[in-house]
Amino acid sequence: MPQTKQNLPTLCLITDRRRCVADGLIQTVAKALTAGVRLIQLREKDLSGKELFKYAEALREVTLKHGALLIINGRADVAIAVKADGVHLGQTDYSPNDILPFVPKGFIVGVSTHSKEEAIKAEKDGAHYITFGPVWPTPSKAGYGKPVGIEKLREVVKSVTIPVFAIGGVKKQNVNTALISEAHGIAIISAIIAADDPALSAKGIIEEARKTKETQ
Ligand code: 3NM
Repeated sequence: MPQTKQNLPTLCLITDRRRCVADGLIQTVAKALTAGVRLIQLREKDLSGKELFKYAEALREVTLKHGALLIINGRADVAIAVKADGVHLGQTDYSPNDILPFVPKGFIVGVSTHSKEEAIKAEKDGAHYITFGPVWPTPSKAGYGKPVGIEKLREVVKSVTIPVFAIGGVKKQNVNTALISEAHGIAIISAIIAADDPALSAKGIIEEARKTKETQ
């Protein structure tokens, strides 16, 4: 059985090694794991397969130590080779249906979506979860036009049955807004990876998410 809405963690930390402040990527992620993050997406799109594999191996080791899930962006081959928990696919990647027959049992497949149509299609194509965004302006990713906003997030959450992670400009101050829109979770780069103290920042975000979920 794939991970389900009931057991995918609320917070997904997405990597960007070039934006780490005090430490390298592995150390930064290790700090976030110590702070309680339980879902990591390795997203280093400019790396060669060989380089990505090295990061994936190192992150597999550290995520296992903390009982955390590891998802590899864009490379199911690398994900399977390091025994990661899944792959995250963009709109220009192959579809979940294309690889689901070949992945290990329980392997998670996520898809990035930016409209209600893409979200519905991703679910139909077999995705186990989606990210939807950018909900707010993001310092991390150009090229997706204007932020989609919170109303669209609500609409998308109502249109699919799989977990939706709000992405794009998510930080401690708007975690509550994202989660009361019934998004299953939040996916974050800057607010943790580029923070002066990634552990402190992750702790604050996890606490905020916990408070919101408790009152729902
Ligand atoms: N995907 P930050 S927005 C990787 O809309 C990514 O699909 C997006 O980074 C999408 O937390 C985004 O720094 C960047 O805003 C998220």
